[in-house]
Amino acid sequence: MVFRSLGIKRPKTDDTTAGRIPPGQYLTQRWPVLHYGSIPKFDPAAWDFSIIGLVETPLRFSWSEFQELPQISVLADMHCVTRWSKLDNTWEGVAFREIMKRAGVRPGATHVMFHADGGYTANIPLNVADDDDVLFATKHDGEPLSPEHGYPLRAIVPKRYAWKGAKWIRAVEFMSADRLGFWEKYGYSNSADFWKEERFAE
Ligand SMILES: Nc1nc2c(c(=O)[nH]1)N[C@H]1C(S)=C(S)[C@@H](COP(=O)(O)O)O[C@H]1N2
Ligand SMILES: [Mo]
Repeated sequence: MVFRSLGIKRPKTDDTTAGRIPPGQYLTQRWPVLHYGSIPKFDPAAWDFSIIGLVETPLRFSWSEFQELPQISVLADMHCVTRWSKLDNTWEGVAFREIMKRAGVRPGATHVMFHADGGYTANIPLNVADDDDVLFATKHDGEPLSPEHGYPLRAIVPKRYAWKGAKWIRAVEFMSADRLGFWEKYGYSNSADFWKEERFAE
């Protein structure tokens, strides 16, 4: 049986890894911290999360408003382009589709840009973001994210290398064309499918 990302519940005691380690990856039990730049300070009074671009209703959530949104839980493996893979992460937060539904995506939107505090960006096609395992996570394995792992909020795109999941996310932009994000501009793959080992741009 192959478990990849997804809302499938699997007991923690089942340590089957067969078929779950993409090419060129190794397993880690610890959780490395990886990002460019410094960890932004979180001020709950000033924090907001904005949905902008090609939407019917641009949205802006305060931290307390965001926490009122319906929550989902996703069990997913995490694969970093620097070759570590961390399996069985339980993420809790708000589904990308929940945000899509509330904002109303306008026809013509084809791509999404995640914008993080500090200027980090990551782009994905809308049809990759529009999946039941893509979410904005506030918790990992039952605990609030720690500051270095993206507190208060990070994007999770389980079917892509982890750089597509912006930590400290502050805005989601729906776009009418593709634009490159932070690592994509530096020569990383735009599509970032770890099963195809799409690490770098051709
Ligand atoms: N804002 C921001 N998000 C980011 C990054 C970053 O540099 N800045 N790095 C990405 C990369 S390359 C990886 S592998 C994951 C690492 O998440 P972790 O530090 O929680 O393991 O965060 C991603 N999200
Ligand atoms: Mo990464």
